[in-house]
Amino acid sequence: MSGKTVISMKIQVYNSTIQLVQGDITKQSVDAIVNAANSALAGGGGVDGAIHDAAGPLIMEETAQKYPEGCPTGEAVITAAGDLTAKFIIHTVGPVWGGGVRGEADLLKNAYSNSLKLAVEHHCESVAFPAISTGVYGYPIDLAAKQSLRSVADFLREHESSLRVSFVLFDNGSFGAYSNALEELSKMSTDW
Ligand code: AR6
Repeated sequence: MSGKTVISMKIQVYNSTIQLVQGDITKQSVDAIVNAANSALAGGGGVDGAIHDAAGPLIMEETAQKYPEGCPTGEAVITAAGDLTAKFIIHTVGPVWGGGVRGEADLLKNAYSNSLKLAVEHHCESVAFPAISTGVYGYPIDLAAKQSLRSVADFLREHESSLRVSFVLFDNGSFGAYSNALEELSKMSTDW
């Protein structure tokens, strides 16, 4: 796809906003970019490959040095952002889809909330997330969209955060699924 960024709806959750963007996460002007990594922090394809390519080799050196044990599913770790304009990369590991009976929903929620915790601890004002687990890890996009948006909204509400959160969706299908989920959730919920 082109590097063009398309922004759709934006909602307010207390002092924070959640917005959906269609584009390439490596091109976003935010304090922290979240990477959908694997538990070995070994790099890979998809958004992980794109982020490491754009950020440069120092990031892999930093993860190897600081987190030699890797990062368990649902947890998150933070590094510098190398050549990206962001200040930080937060590496989190979403669940591999196994039919929905292996705690995937909780693990996906944890991946979002642990990433947001690190962003807040590092005084970030803006964070960009990809659609974690929806590529190689096979999480059905409609389920992931609902669970991801709900997880972020819950965190922002519970922590009364002031953050600008964007979901950067790479393709039309993901963008459509997240747009539908956000519309549905904002209708269902009375307080955001
Ligand atoms: N910007 C935004 N989103 C992107 C980009 C980009 N530049 N490139 C791809 N996506 P995936 P996962 C979308 O497979 O399912 C890696 O090998 C992509 O279209 O990257 O969590 C890791 O090392 C999809 O919608 O992540 C792990 O081994 C979404 O990002 C494994 O894949 C997530 O797809 C993690 O799998």
